[in-house]
Amino acid sequence: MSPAEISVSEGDRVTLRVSSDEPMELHLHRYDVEQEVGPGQKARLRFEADLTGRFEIEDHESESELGVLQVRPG
Ligand SMILES: [Cu+2]
Repeated sequence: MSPAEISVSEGDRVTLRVSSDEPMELHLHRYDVEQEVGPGQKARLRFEADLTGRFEIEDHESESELGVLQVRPG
């Protein structure tokens, strides 16, 4: 994933725009946001950053960790 680490502040309304050349099933841990992304498609993950800490972003299709979301206390 590029960038591999995304940093936001607590309370932010976050929209991640994701594109992929392979089918993926994105999962943002703890926030329990899931989104399928098809090859050549663009997907949006929207959530409010109400939990602080570091959270894994995983692809359940390949079971691999893609990156990290960091939410700093606001
Ligand atoms: Cu997961």
